[in-house]
Amino acid sequence: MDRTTKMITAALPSLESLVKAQAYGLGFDLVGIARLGPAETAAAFDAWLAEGYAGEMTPWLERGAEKRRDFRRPVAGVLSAVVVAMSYGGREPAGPVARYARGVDYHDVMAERLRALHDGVRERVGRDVAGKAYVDTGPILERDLARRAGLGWFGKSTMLVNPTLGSFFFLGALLLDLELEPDAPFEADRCGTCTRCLDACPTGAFVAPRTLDATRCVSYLTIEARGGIPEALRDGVGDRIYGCDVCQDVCPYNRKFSIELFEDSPYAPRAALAGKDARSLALSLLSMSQAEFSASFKGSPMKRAKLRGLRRNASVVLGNVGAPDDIPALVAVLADDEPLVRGHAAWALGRIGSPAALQPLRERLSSEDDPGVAGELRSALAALGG
Ligand code: B12
Ligand code: SF4
Ligand code: SF4
Repeated sequence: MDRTTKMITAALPSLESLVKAQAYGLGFDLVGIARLGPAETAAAFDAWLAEGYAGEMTPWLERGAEKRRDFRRPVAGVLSAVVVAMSYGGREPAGPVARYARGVDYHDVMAERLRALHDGVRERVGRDVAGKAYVDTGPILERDLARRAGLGWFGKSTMLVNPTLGSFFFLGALLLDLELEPDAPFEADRCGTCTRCLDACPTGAFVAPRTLDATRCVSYLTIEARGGIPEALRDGVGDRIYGCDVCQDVCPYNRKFSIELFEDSPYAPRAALAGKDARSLALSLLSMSQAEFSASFKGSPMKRAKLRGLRRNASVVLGNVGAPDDIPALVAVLADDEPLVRGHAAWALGRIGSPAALQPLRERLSSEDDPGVAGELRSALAALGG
């Protein structure tokens, strides 16, 4: 190489910096590169599963457990990952739906952008590069990979926290059959002596710093659990209909560094949610038809819980923050096709505590053939002294 060629080569931006520039251009807020290998927290993951902390999620998490041990296993030949984070704000007021779920489903938004990034890599390298994009869509310990790519540390809340963005962001990764120069992993633990997230959790879901018993977490109870919400935890659900932001809201890094949603952000609240408090959203979910639900929540992550799950949650929320005016809406769903909904509505009527619910509860009990629901109806009647 002569001297001029050497100078030109030195001045050319590296492939890594071009890929990162494209990722920022696509709207990602943090980008890092990791070299793939064994997952450092695989043992923590296995122990967590073995303790039963994954609840109903155990079967699908276990299915991928082997692949989760090493980031090279999910896709043959992959060597590096471009790991991205995309903010979903954090400055908007807390509400009945966790901030991440108010707009368009992040899986769709980020997967499309990661595919565009993959195309960009192919163009820059000048050949096909095998790889795959992941956004919570496969057996990958995404927080582990993100820490390895330098994006942040494992907060005591288990969230990946970044020192200048907080934790209100999604993670995604593009695994590539390409050698890329990795970034330095994030080694520091910036939580220090803080324990705000652990202290604020409304259901006491943290077994220890960085270990979450998901079966107690409001996010799991309102999104992932398909069955009933245990009675002892319903109070802790409070006014949250879908997901929970409490452990993030109290984090000093979010208080200082979370950002405003930009105009036209895909994560801005959809019309069906905008301006609704917990009671009004709960009432609208109880009265909505399946067709109305499908139309109002098209492309929303909230569809994961299905209308039956959201009605279960809405009933619990009305039991916590409702008033006698909400009794007719709850009485109407005592006749819901789903025993899950009938049982939680009965509980809510018992909690609201008005004698106006006595007669409808007695009538329902006389025709109820599901033993679980009958038990909830009897408890509600007992709570009302009837
Ligand atoms: C299962 C799951 C859940 C479960 C369990 C959560 C949990 N903490 O495990 C439930 C349904 C409760 C849940 C809730 C939420 N989730 Co979730 N969830 C996942 C999923 C699919 C797998 C996580 C997992 O493997 N958990 C198993 C446990 C053992 O792992 P972990 O808690 O992540 O812990 C890691 C490290 O902390 C470390 N570790 C654990 N213990 C210890 C101990 C020590 C001493 C050390 C050093 C390390 C260490 O090892 C673990 C494995 O890498 C990921 C996507 C993915 N594929 O990774 C999204 C993911 C973690 N969730 C996400 C989000 C946004 C949420 C919610 C905020 C949604 C909401 N608002 O309701 C809440 C947050 C609750 C919380 N505090 O975690 C984001 C988190 C982004 C971020 N900044 O961290 C992810 C990455 C999805 C995404 N692609 O963006 N989630
Ligand atoms: S999301 Fe809510 S319930 Fe779950 S650990 Fe955080 S504060 Fe607790
Ligand atoms: S609230 Fe405190 S302990 Fe929890 S993640 Fe944030 S800094 Fe760490």
